[in-house]
Formats: sequence, structure tokens, C-alpha cells
Amino acid sequence: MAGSESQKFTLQEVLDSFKLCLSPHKDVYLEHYVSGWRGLVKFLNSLGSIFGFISKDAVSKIQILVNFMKGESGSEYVTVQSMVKYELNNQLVDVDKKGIYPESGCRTLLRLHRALRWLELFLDRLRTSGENDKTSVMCREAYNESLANHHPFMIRKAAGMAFLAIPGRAAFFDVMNVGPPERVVAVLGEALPLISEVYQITEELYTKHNLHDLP
Ligand code: 1PX
Repeated sequence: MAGSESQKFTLQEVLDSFKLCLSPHKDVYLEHYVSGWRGLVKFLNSLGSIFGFISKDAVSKIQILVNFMKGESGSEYVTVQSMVKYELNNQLVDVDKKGIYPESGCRTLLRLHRALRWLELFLDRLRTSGENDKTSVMCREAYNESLANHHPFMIRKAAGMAFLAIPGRAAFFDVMNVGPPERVVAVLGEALPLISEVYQITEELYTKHNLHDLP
């Protein structure tokens, strides 16, 4: 189950990445966005192989973005804003749903962006939960309000099965690795506004450019 990589997870590192995500002009740095997701994947992996199909999908999307960042047009992939501008100006996005660019940065980030909304809803439930509340229920509710609306039946089914394997609240807090429950709640309270702001800025950018339905 938990390999040496995953044992090092701490919620603090995810918080740190999202702290670094926004530029003074409120642009979203891809490098830190991606490293925030890397931290989350590490967390997911430490929960066990039943979540493998979820982390695999997240990893492949992270990898697509990293390839762009390291590629020959890397300087265009510094922020989400510059990526959107570059891909739109160069017709690298399936805006008319033709499916020519199934791996554009814009459509790939959109999938993670939708998942970020799930995270926001889930972490907020976790933060305000009581000792006897069930993580699986919090996770399912957050999923149904967000990602589920974008997933076909089979994925929803598989996700629903995986949620049943999520550890209970106390064990879940332990894996976060930031200290006692009060400290977890405090770090969540610090992380949430940052995650919300990054989500909101990306959401507005995608709305402005009409990118919410990229295939
Ligand atoms: C600090 C602790 C918080 C817990 C962190 C957990 C990190 C979860 C990472 C989830 C990343 C999910 C990315 C999903 C992107 C997606 O929607 N992909 C689908 C569409 O992609 P496509 O390229 O086909 O258009 C793709 O079909 C997805 C497949 C995998 C199933 C995704 C289920 C997502 C459930 C999210 C909840 C995770 C539960 C974690 C339990 C703690």
C-alpha cells in the first residue's frame, strides 16, 4: 500500500503549492497548479490501490501539461492564462468539437479544474464535519454536486465503489500528516480559500472564452 513516496505526503505541501499558484496579477502558475495535483495524487496513492484508476487518470493529465511546459512552446505554458491565449490564437483547441486536439492543454486542464471543484466541496465538508461523520458520504455528496455531472454511468459507478473504501475520518486525518485533528481543521481552513480562488479565476477564464464544453 503506502510506498516511500506516498508516506511523505503532507497536506502542508498541497497548501504550499496552492499558495504559490497565483501571481500578483492573479494569473495561475501551471507549475504550482501541477505540483498541487502531484501532492494530491500522492495522497490518493497512500490510500491504496483501489484508487489506482483515479490517480492514473490524474497522473496522465498532469503529464500532458508537464510535456507542454517542458516542450518547445514551454514559454507559452507558464500560466493558465498564457496557455489559453496561446492555444486559442493558434487554433490548437477543439472549440468546434471536432476532436482534432484531444490532448490540448485547455481540455486537459478543464478535467483537473472540474476535479478541483470536487476537492473544494469535499475539503469544506471535511473541515466542518463532526467526529461521527462519514468521509465516504462527504466524498459522494461532493462528487454528485460536481464531477459526476461530467462523467458517464460506468465511471460514476466505479467512483461510487471506490468511495466506499475511503478510510474513516480519524484515519483520513492521520494520512494528512499535519498533526492532531484541530491542526488538520486549521490547515484545511487555510487551504480552502486558496483553492477556491484558483478555481474561481480559472472558472471565469473558461467562461470568458467559452471553453467549458471542450470534448
Ligand atoms: C487532502 C486530501 C484530499 C484528497 C485528495 C484526493 C485527490 C483526488 C484526485 C482526483 C483526480 C481526479 C481527476 C479526474 C479527472 C476526470 O474527470 N477524468 C475523467 C474524464 O477524462 P477524459 O480524458 O476521459 O475526458 C476520466 O474519465 C476519469 C476517470 C477516473 C475516475 C475519476 C473519478 C473521480 C473521483 C474523484 C474523487 C476521488 C476520491 C478520492 C478519495 C479521497
